[in-house]
Amino acid sequence: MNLLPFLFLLAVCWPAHSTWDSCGGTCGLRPLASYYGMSRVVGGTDAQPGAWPWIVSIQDPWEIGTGHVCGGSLISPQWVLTAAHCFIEARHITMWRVVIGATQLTQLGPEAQVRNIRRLLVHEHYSNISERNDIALLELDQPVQCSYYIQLACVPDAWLRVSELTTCYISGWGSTTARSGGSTDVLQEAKVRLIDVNLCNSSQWYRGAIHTHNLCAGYPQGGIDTCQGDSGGPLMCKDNTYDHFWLVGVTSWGKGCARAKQPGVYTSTQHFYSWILVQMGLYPAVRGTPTSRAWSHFLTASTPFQRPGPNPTQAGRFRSCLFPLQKLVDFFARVQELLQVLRGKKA
Ligand code: 4AZ
Repeated sequence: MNLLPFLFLLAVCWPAHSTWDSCGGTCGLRPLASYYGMSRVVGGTDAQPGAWPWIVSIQDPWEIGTGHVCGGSLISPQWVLTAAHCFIEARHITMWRVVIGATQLTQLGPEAQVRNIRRLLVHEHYSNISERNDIALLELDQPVQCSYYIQLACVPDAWLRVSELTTCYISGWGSTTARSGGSTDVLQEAKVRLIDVNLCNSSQWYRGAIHTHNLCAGYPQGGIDTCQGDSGGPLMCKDNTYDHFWLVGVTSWGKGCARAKQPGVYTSTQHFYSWILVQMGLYPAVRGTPTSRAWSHFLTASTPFQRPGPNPTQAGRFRSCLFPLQKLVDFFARVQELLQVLRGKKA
């Protein structure tokens, strides 16, 4: 009997609580948000615990206070997506901390997990003059365990029509006043709108400084915006059909904060989708001969690049039934796991 189709289905449609991956093959979900309802950085409000379960605080222990330097987003149990400019003058990066699952930085609850940085991967064409390619990845020293307070963000591939998303949010521990710097203790959140890049680049706005791989978000009149210390953190939009969020941008820069016609500028994650996969060692294994590095990653980390929405024909039945590419990746990881178990039994 050919067990392969059965194995395939079992592997990819396994319920969210499989043993080797506490993140359950989903992303962009906010398990606690439905308890709070949707509410409304500069011009924002305190976020509730678990409101944005993929946001992380990147901290330098030599900085005063909590050491918060930048935000970031958890995109797999061991990888954080952030901004390259956060590390311009960084030293002793392996001593820095990444705090996941926190809301108040001076009082980390039991749900927070703290990791060190194993590797920093800055985009090879990042320019601190033009702020081109302002994107970086951090590999954590150990994977995190997902929970109600810790979830993965979804990075959109080329198929998502980002400009059509209407319900978007920014979040971070950055400055809450447009003038002074410094960071805030309690995570802030605010609703923003995506702003047409052509308008954002026009003569009274950013005059051509916006690149094709940028997004602008905020309000023409200003008032609500990311600010110093929010860099690296997420710009997130709700999917138009399903009940999950997309990580569409990484907070990059802006002229001041919350000024009219000078909205926040974000690095488009969609534009860097392939770059992210390559850095994480996921591309070779999917496209051709798997490398040993890619394989070991599959066995320790879930793969976040998936559409978590239920398949329309099976709505609600298999919440963790994944996008085909991810199914394949998951399948091979599980076959590998099974073979290891069988080998162990034989020996
Ligand atoms: C910063 O310095 C920064 N208003 C981040 C975002 C914005 C401005 C400055 C956008 O980290």
